Amino acid sequence: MSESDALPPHLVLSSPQRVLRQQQEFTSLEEKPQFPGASADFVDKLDFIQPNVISGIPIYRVMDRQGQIINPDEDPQLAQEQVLSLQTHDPLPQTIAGSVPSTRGKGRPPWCFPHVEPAPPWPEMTGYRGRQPEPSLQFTRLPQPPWCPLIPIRSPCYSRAEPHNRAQRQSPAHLAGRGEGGSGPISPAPCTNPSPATLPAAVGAAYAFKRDNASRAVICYFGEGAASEGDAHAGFNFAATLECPILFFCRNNGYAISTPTSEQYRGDGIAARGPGYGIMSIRVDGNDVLAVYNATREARRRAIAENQPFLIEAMTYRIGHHSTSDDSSAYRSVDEVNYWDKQDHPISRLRHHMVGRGWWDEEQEKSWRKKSRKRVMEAFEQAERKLKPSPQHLFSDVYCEMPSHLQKQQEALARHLRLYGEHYPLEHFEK
Ligand SMILES: Cc1ncc(C[n+]2csc(CCOP(=O)(O)OP(=O)(O)O)c2C)c(N)n1
Repeated sequence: MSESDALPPHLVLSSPQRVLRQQQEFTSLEEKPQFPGASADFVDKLDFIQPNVISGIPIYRVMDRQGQIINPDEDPQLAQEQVLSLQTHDPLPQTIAGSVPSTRGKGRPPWCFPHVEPAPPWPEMTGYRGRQPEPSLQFTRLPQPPWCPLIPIRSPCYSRAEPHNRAQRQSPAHLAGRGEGGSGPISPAPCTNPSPATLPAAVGAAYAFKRDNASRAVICYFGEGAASEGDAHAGFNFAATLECPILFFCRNNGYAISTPTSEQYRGDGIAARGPGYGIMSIRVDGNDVLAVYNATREARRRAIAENQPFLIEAMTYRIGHHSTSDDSSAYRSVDEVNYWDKQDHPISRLRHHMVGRGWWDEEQEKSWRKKSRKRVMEAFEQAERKLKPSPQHLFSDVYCEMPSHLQKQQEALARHLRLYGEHYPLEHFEK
């Protein structure tokens, strides 16, 4: 094949016949645009495309606010024990989150997120049965996976020494890394604070899975505020062009600290951005655990089968303050918060559903609350009794091996502490 044969016809000017044919095509009413950048028809009327923000992408739900299944075809038919595990693991992070702020100022965690996000779509609840860990990369707020013992959750909050978490250096709630959280099928990647730096990293992990033919997918959680960052754009576009098996899970809870969504974006939320990147997208009711489950399960199945990214925007509401450093009554009304807390809460909705099925009652509720509070309190007490890691760990893991200049600094600190140790709270640290 000559070089000119490989070119689109309108670029080939070598022979008069060809030029003639080309001109005929150009004057034909049937002509099609030839631009490489998009596949589209011509129009002869000036018309700007309007963003469709008045009636947006619809919100998929399975249960109504009373926990009734709306369309029986969409009922995922989970077994009683699966639904119970969804419900009963929720009060745990709720209790942890609720306890942390109330215990501030007593040598307890200095800072934390005082709430958890509703309806965590655990991949093991979405049909994942493999033995390999599955990374789930996310930004800062990790609700507690049901398989995860409390120790790795509470220790980072206290910066305590643990074998899996030798030197927790991050602020509370930034849970440590891969495979260290427990023995279950998910492997959470370390949380980082700069949002959403994990997003393109998650895409890279998904690309590696694809190359390994691993039949695995990555799920990456982030807030609607984080979606405004440049890294979100990079991640979405790479995932689409490199055809990566990844689920982008955006929690749209209406606020990024004090910034309401009206100041965050002017389009139809985050879901509407997906198709612009060529990403299959859906918006779900984030307070409906069954809707989140269905969407996540199907997206996971297709992401792996088809090697393509999926975007799920879970609509919810941030009931708690942004963090213990935030007083949200400075920028939103208590009535607004109360509406969501009392009228549209993921836990009460699932509870209604379970009560309706005869799977849960007042007695079970009371006894579970008591038990989970006891577990959390015991875990807190154990964590409080533990020492913090040795100050020497401040220098390890900066690089895989410690370079000589860091070693010198480490020795200098050791010397300093030998001379002036009484000025430091060394009794709280391992030797
Ligand atoms: C790059 C970067 N800028 C700013 C911050 C400070 N910050 C922490 S959380 C947050 C708001 C995040 O809002 P959103 O993504 O909607 O998540 P939400 O907290 O509502 O779940 C900001 C601005 C940060 N962590 N990283």
